[in-house]
Amino acid sequence: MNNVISYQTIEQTAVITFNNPPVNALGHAVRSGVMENLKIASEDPKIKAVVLIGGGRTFPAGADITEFGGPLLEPGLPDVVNYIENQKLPIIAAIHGTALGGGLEIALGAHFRIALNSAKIGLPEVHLGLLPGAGGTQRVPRIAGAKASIELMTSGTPISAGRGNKIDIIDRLTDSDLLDAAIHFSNEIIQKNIPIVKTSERTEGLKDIKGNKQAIDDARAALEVKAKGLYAPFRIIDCVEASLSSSINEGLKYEREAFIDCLNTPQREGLVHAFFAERKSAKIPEAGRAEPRQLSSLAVIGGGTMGSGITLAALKSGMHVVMVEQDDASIAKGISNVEKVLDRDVSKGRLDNERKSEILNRYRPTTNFKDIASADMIIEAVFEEMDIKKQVFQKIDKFAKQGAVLASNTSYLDIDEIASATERPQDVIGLHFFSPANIMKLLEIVIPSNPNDDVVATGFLLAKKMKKIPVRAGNCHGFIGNRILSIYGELASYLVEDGASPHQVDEAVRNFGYPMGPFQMFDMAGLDIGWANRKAGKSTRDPNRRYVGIADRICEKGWFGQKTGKGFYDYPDGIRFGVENPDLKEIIESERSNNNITPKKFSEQEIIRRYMAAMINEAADVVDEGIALRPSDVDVTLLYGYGFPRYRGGPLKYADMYGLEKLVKDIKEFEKEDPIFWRLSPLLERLVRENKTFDSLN
Ligand code: 3H9
Repeated sequence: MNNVISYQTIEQTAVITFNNPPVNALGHAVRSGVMENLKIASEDPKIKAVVLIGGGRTFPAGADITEFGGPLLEPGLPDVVNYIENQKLPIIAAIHGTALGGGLEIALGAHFRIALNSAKIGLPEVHLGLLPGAGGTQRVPRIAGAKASIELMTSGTPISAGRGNKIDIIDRLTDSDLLDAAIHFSNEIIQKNIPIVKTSERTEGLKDIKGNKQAIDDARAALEVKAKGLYAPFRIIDCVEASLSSSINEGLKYEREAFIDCLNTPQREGLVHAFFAERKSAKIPEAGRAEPRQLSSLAVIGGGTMGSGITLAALKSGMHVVMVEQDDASIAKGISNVEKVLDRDVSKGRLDNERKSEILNRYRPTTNFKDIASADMIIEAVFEEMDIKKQVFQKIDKFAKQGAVLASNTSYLDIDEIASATERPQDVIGLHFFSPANIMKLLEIVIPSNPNDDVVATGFLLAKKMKKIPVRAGNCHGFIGNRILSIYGELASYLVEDGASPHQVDEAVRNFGYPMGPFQMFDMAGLDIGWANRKAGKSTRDPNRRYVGIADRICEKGWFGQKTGKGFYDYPDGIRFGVENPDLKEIIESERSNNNITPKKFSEQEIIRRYMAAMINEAADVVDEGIALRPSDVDVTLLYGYGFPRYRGGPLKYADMYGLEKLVKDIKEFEKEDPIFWRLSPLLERLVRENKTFDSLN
């Protein structure tokens, strides 16, 4: 008997409980344990039914993801589900928490399903580059038809137990004690002799032949747009289609082959890496040394785009927020920024008026700086300029209570210098929010040279409250994300001066999987920001380093991208995606000729080879210098803040999959053209020498 499954009898029912915290993942020991215990129940003449239930916080949340990529251990999950379904005793799945993936498939193998109203069910395998591989693609359509099944499996989004009941996956809902309700259900089945119905023999979902076919066609067309480049969603449709016309055994065989195909893709590897990377990034050394400080109220200095975004994120997480602006007109703007978003949420049905008033009751806009005195944390979100930030920090230092955490929202600036404006630099951290701060998930938490551990831990607590993905970043210009961006942005400008067009670079990057290319992104962010940065850094720039002036020439014309209607692209009538800027060619050609550059042709593959090499080389330095705690933190940063395609796992996972030796060879080849820009990262060199991967450092 193993200890991840427990067995007890209640009246005539055997209760088999999953005890594999935290989420009862269906690892090998759990799978064998379920089968062993079912056998015990089936051999006991006193037992007339079996309840499967999760211990702790949930019914199983799926297969054990850590096993993917390793050897397939028998019994596999499909065997377990079939074994459950073929039992002679009625099997009842009693669901609470989240029955996901293989967990829901176990429940579908059972003959009856009862769930707490608060439970959620779902088939999220697609987020891991997989499909439901333990019968889900065959059993759900037999109950719920093609449309609802495809929606559940291709979105991967869990649904409420109530919705599950509507589409006939859940038989009974309860708000009582789940085990009591399940035993009650079991007794009813025993007493009334309710016959067992195997899910695989149900047919109600198959009846609407025309509707099911239409659903398959519609889904394929929609995925061509929504899931371009992805593999698993299309295989899910194939499996659902197979379920409509095949016997259950043929269908299960088809599903198994498709599942193994998905399992073997690099997309699965990238997505599983991303799953664990984003959970790991919240694990920091400081958390083991100190508890976070109290954090229920915030003061935000500044009501502009960033300040109001941060305010909204904090209000929605249940905190009290004082927003400070310097005068009446500015605070009025801040209030309007906050209210506009809440009103939009109400109009879209995401928020009701009652919740809106509750949120606004915790919001206190003011022009009196002294009002920050009660806040547990103060976040400065003023203009990104060192002198201004230092002045604001002096003021914060004067009015903030002792013990408050003082934070600066900055994307590039030296957090030690900002902290030095106060008498309590060890209470200061940097918080790099991404715009819009109420939506974007990433939060870089920037650590100055000598912070209090509990200050760092409080930064991470803020992220948790706001449901953001935190990444611990060391202090350097641009931290993790913007530092790496500035390098591959520079590389993109080299590509253009050397012969590619911005459109060609953007297209290559989009085809790699990004939602937009670098020049589209610069236009969207505003070209004036980079221009100001370049001007500020002029005095410290290495005069021997190659400098491409194209973006400066564009800015000199007053073209700052989308906001001025012109940049690398043209935006007539405020369109979102730009069209070619006819005046750009002349600027680029004149820069090429000033620098004696004869334009070359670049293939898409070559563009990506250089783009990725520049990104990875800088990312390797970021890890080597301790700016990022681990390679996977760089991946998380680029995935959540910069649009790196999730199915590739992040730049350093991509590097491992591309092959570090090949990458080093690429960089050495480029180094011959420009030894200043292309300086091989010592970490890359070391990893290759020691035959290791970035993943070995995670
Ligand atoms: C599948 O089922 C395939 C089958 O169809 C076919 C097979 C043949 N395995 O997220 P949390 C860990 S594919 C292993 O922080 P929450 C997680 O890493 C699977 N570990 O908690 C973390 O570890 P740590 C389909 C898992 O409350 C800890 O548990 N299922 C698994 O915010 C807590 O997790 C899914 O894709 C797992 N399956 O959210 C569901 N799940 O503490 C994936 C979690 O060391 N899981 N861990 O960092 C989730 O979506 C969320 O974890 C869940 C809880 C919503 C359940």
